[in-house]
Amino acid sequence: MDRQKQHNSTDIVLINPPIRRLSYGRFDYFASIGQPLGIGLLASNCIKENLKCEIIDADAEYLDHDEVIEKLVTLNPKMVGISTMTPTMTSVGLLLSKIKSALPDTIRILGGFHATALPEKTLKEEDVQFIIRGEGIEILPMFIKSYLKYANNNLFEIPNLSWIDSNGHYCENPIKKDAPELDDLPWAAWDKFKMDNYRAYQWHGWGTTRKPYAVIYSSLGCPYNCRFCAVNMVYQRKIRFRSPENIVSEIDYLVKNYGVKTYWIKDDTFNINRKRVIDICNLLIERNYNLNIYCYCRSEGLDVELAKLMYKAGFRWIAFGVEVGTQEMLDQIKKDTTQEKIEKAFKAVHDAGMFVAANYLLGFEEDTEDSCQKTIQFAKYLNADYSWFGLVVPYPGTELYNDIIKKNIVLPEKWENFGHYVGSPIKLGNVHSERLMSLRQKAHIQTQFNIRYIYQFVKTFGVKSFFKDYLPRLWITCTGYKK
Ligand code: B12
Ligand code: SF4
Repeated sequence: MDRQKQHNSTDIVLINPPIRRLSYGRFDYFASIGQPLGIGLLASNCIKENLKCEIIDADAEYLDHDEVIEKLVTLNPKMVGISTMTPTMTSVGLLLSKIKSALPDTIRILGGFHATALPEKTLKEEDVQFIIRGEGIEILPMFIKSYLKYANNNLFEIPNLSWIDSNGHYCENPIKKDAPELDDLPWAAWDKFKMDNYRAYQWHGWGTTRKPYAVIYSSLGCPYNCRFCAVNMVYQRKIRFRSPENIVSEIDYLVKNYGVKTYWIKDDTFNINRKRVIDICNLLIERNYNLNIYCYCRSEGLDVELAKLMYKAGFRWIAFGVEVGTQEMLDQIKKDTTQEKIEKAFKAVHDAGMFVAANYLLGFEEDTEDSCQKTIQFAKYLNADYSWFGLVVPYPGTELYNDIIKKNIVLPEKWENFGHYVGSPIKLGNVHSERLMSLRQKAHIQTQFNIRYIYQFVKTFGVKSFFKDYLPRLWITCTGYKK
């Protein structure tokens, strides 16, 4: 029997690996479960190219590794493709070896940020045959078709591909230069997701609901270059936009077919192009859907006039990466903004009636006890409606990671310890891991569990939300971040 006859008709199964059990620990209830957009777009493009493709979103279905294997054995596909991020690699590695023993003839492919940052290391460490680096939308169907026809004889023709040849040498083809126009791409394969499995972050649903929920995008890439961020490894500081009509028709589709009112527009910086934001808002205002949209913005250019229009269009939560508490630290991490601009943008969002979600980071190499305290003080001063303090992790693909490697700072052996919800933080500078843990707890308690904040919370989100949402969060925060 030849290779293809042994398999069912499914060409590829795309997998979002199981990570929730490992990475969020006691925070699982508060986390959002969003559709993995990368997988959704890869699937729709494979389907457009007449390939038979299925999705297993192990995270959304809360499957463990053996349950994923059971599903895969039933589908018996010719290939599997798994998405990677650094902290998910322990889970991905386990899944790959289980796939290899359950379905030895199925070709195993990885893509996504971790595999793109460290392709050679990943091919050598894991039971995987191919890596598609960078954006996979066009390349994956090209690879599948070529492999099904020519097997290993056409590998050098596939851009972005990395593999180990029969002599054990690492091979990689250059990255394809011209990325596709976003309006030319099909939307994510929504019918492949079980929409009821998805929910917004707990805070995004304060005073309202977390479901039905969808993650969509209106642009890809970011022109900034923050030291700790991996986005530019894939998008090379270029930003590509969908047209306002294209994005709003996808919202029309989701409202009409799935009743989705709660959205995360997951762009890295939604407000880079003011005119486009205005056009999207105007189209949404015409529709009057009563949405609850959350998106990330940069503080530059977010004035009260724009914020009011966004509110009218259904934007409710604007998130900012504030990161640190002094101008000196902002410059060190190359955030390319000022504290004054951040403060003004917060005010504009609040004046327009929207809520602010703010992200902070503790534990850069330059951080000291004093600078961490200043970050907490600045957060208290800014008084966001929701503040999250993460711990700095040097992710492969970032300038920070490259510097840390050069400085020979010891990094964890297991990729799962590159997460920052649970477990011990990575010590990069002066502040000890244990101290970072307690500073983070203190930061959450000081910013959100005090009389002023409680008063503001109850006034804004209501008493019911106080008991349902606020108190459980207080309990988990005070009782620690253990697994
Ligand atoms: C949405 C998002 C999430 C969501 C959902 C992720 C998902 N499964 O889709 C959630 C909230 C769960 C999440 C969590 C985390 N995230 Co995140 N996330 C993002 C974000 C903002 C957008 C991802 C996205 O949808 N992009 C759009 C789609 C179209 O692109 P894509 O998913 O990258 O897929 C494309 C390619 O990567 C590739 N591809 C992806 N998968 C595959 C698979 C195959 C087989 C192939 C061939 C190709 C391929 O092709 C796709 C189409 O072109 C990115 C930043 C960014 N701009 O990309 C960070 C990002 C991916 N996240 C990152 C990180 C670090 C995290 C966390 C560790 C953060 C944390 N708080 O602990 C966790 C990790 C998960 C965990 N629990 O441990 C880093 C990854 C760095 C790294 N080296 O791994 C990024 C780049 C952010 C950053 N600023 O650096 N994240
Ligand atoms: S942190 Fe945000 S602004 Fe900075 S490079 Fe990454 S996506 Fe862009």
